[in-house]
Amino acid sequence: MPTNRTFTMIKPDAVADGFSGPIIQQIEAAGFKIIAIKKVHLSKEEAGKFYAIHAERPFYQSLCDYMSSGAIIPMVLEKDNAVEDFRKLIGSTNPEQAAEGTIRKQFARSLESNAIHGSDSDENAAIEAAFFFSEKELA
Ligand code: RTP
Ligand code: MG
Repeated sequence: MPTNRTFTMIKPDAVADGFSGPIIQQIEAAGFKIIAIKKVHLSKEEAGKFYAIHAERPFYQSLCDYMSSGAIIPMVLEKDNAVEDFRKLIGSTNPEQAAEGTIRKQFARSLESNAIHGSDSDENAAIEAAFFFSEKELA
């Protein structure tokens, strides 16, 4: 995947709360182009595979329950400096600590139910995009 791309998911809380539209609007207004998008409901096993990197963390089981509790909207986005700029746009993991105007500050419910995911490196963006999208969908 080109290095000017990142991967995101609108998480179950934000989809259920009806915030997909305003979140996508803010992502596009910030200059990100949507390369691929879909709506899926992960099983707990699939959520566990996606978050395998956190398997040893105390919150792993709860995270897998949460991420399989409802539909999510995975997307691949394109922009210069995509990974870093998108992490800035979404804000800190804990919405209480997220800066004003960030997506998590506006739309997240809690530390776990924090509305949106953003890849933390170009390498992980490519791995995460390939989890949801085919090569053809990313071309
Ligand atoms: P993400 O991967 O979703 O973009 O979030 P992040 O980098 O800001 O945070 P990370 O450390 O990768 O954690 C992944 C997700 O796990 C949930 N979490 N729960 N209960 C807890 O202490 C806790 N800590 C993290 C959040 O949903 C977080 O986004
Ligand atoms: Mg992370």
